[in-house]
Parts: sequence; structure tokens; C-alpha cells
Amino acid sequence: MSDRIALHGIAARGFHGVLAEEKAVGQPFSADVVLEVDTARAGASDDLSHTVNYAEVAAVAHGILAGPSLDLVETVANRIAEASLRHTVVEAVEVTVHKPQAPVGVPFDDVTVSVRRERDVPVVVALGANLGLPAETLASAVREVDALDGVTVQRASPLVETDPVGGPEQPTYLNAVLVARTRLSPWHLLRELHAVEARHGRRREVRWGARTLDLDLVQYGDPRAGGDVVLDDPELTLPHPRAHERAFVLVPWSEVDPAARLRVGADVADVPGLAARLDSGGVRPGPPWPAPWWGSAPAGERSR
Ligand code: PH2
Ligand code: MG
Ligand code: MG
Repeated sequence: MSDRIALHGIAARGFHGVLAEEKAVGQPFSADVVLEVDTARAGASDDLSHTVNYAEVAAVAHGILAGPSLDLVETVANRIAEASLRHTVVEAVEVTVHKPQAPVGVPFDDVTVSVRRERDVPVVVALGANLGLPAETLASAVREVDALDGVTVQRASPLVETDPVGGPEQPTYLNAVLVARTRLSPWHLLRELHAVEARHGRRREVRWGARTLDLDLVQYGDPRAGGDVVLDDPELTLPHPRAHERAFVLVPWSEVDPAARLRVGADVADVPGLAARLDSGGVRPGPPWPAPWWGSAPAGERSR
């Protein structure tokens, strides 16, 4: 269960309703908005920009209640929910719209419509390992990512064996890329990925040094559909700043999603094209995924 920020009884005179009388004269409406937000980051930093400003959400909800006439309370509730989800930290929202003086024809207290909407965003995660038993580690990492509350793995690429790029002398890597869908905010997802790394004994010591498990959030959202999140903050850069120049990411990503696109500066490039431009000499087919594998159903056939 995530943290919640709740606004109750946001009130306005509105003109929503099917009847001409309702559209002309108006009546009282109110809304309750319960936001599911991961507040850990803001709670630690005390920084408003790390959470959602509830005054902004209230103002937008008020604007919809008081704004252009809609026929249905359902539409009012849905618009408030969709607007609330535009804040990237909001993972889900429940909106209840009250219309206590609706022309119901019998004595009554209130009529409400409640809707719940969840964020549901495609994400790309790159996996790498070059210590311990890399194939087994990567296989269990895929299962653990899929098991996270709010994350569903849709497909994983084949394993590739790759020469180390950068860092000190170190063993050959196994790499792979997975595509998933998530309800989690980018920072929340990153924290969960770090927790999976930590469970596999990952220590953050040498930059670009050998590791039992590395999980990199490459892209959050999709430039093909509704857009990806672009972030440049100290904790998280999106898209991953080096993904576009790393064959060990682009080659397996192309295999798992041949139509993938990646934002590179001001452009959006196609991922197989980026891969083709690089020297892929250091990327070779890897071993098969070790059993027990997490599942082989193709994209779209697995749902949360
Ligand atoms: N990861 C690094 C540094 N270098 N080289 C390969 N081949 N594969 C990796 O996953 C990798 C790397 C830092 O994350
Ligand atoms: Mg990495
Ligand atoms: Mg990493």
C-alpha cells in the first residue's frame, strides 16, 4: 500500500447535468481526491518539488467542477482523475464527486461517483552482471522485478555476452534488456531496482567496476506513445545518459523491441538504427536463459 495525500470536500457551484435547468442554474458539487504518492523522497528531503503540491491538484479539480458543463458526474470524476495523474509522482488516484442536490425526485442525502485510475507506463530496464553466476542472477532479477508490486515484465531479450566497456580490468558481462509496465513513479521504481540489486549483494564502490547485478532504468514512458519522461536530477537522469552509445544495451533492446525509439538530445532515434551505427564487435550471443525461466509469453499476453 502506498502513501496517500487526500483532499476532501473541494467545493464549487457547477453546471454539470443532463437537464437544461442544471446547465442554466447550476448547483453545488464537491470532490474528494485521494492521491497515491510515494512520499519517501520528499519526506527525506523536505523539498516540495519531490512530491505533488496538493494546492495545485485542488485548483485543477475546482476548475473542472466549476468549469464548462458536462452531462455526467462520471466525466467530471474522470477528468479530475486524469489531471491528477499528470503529476509524475502520482501513482494512482481515487476521485469521488458529490452532487447532493441532484434532481433525483425523492428525498436523499447525496449521490456520488467514485473512480480509481492508475498510472500505467512502459519502461525499459537494462540488466548486467559479471561476477558470481551472471546468467542465474539475471534470470532471478527478471523474476524479482516482475514480482515487484506495481511492475509487470512483458518481455526480456535473449542474454548477450559482452566485453566490458570502461572501468578497470574485469570479467566479460552478460547483459539483457527487459520491457515492463509500471504504476510506480520513476524514483520509486529506481529505488525498487536498487533494492533488487542490493539483494544480490551489489556494492556501489568502483564506478563502472565489476558487479553481481546492475539494473539501469533506461527509459520511462515511450516516445512513440504519449511521450517519455525526461529528467536531469542528481538521483536519476532519463533517458539513461549513455544508453544511446552502448551496444550492450542497444543490441538486446533491438531484439526485444525492434520498433523501439530512444530520445537522444533533441531527436528521437530508432534503436536498431543506433545499434547499427556502433561497433557491435564486443556483443555476442549469450547462453540460453537458465531454467526455471520466468515465462515465455509474448508482449501483450501477460497482464498485471
Ligand atoms: N556496465 C557498466 C560498465 N561497463 N560493460 C559491459 N559490457 N556491460 C555492462 O553492463 C557494463 C559495462 C556500468 O554499468
Ligand atoms: Mg550500468
Ligand atoms: Mg546502474
